[in-house]
Amino acid sequence: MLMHVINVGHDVFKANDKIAEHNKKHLDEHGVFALNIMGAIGSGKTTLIEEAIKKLKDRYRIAVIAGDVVADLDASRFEKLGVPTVPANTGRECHLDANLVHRSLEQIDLENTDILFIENVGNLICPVDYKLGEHVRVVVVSVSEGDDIILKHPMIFKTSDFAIIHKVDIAEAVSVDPSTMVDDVHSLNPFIPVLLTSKHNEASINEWVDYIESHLK
Ligand SMILES: Nc1nc2c(ncn2[C@@H]2O[C@H](COP(=O)(O)OP(=O)(O)OP(=O)(O)O)[C@@H](O)[C@H]2O)c(=O)[nH]1
Ligand SMILES: [Mg+2]
Repeated sequence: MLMHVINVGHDVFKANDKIAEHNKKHLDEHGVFALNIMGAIGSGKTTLIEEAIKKLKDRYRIAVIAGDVVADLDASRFEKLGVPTVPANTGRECHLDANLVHRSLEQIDLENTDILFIENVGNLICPVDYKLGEHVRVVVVSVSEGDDIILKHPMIFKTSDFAIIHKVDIAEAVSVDPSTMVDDVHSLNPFIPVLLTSKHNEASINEWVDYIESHLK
């Protein structure tokens, strides 16, 4: 018997893309630059956002959407820095979606925001297919995840605009050569900029901040 193929995924993504487009239009109308920060659990997403906030908050108005299955913990870290933060709990879902971001945007004073950081749920798979309305997609991977982590997760590296190899201060301790990781990223996405960072190396954090500022007028 011939069965009908039910392509649920396709319809879900199409519906999500439509809301994401609406989010982006809304952000553009208010002149907000939005970054979708993706990466594995514990790779350093919150830390990199915190470090950027510390260096940018005197010059720009910043807001954060902290997405996680339980978002309050990361959200309280951002709130401590004095920036408006919306915890976006995904519950059982392993990614943010455009609808959840849309509802979160309603709680942000976009007219008084220049930069919006959106921290996605920690993993390298689920966030790939869900556009949020962001202007850039940043993928963060830590050297502690092992030097085969990138080639095992090609899609997130192929679809991102910027890649960060983080925690390079412990590269030797975990027997990983960060330059091999850079080569792996470029084997998947030849033109993507790749930055090596550590929270203990201020120059590397400054380069991360420069990347963000390069998108602001
Ligand atoms: N050695 C080292 N540790 C770091 C660095 N950046 C962050 N960490 C540590 O890594 C751990 C995880 O950092 P987070 O920033 O919370 O990571 P995350 O990606 O936001 O984690 P989830 O939101 O839980 O997925 C914390 O204990 C940080 O102190 C770094 O540059 N070097
Ligand atoms: Mg986090």
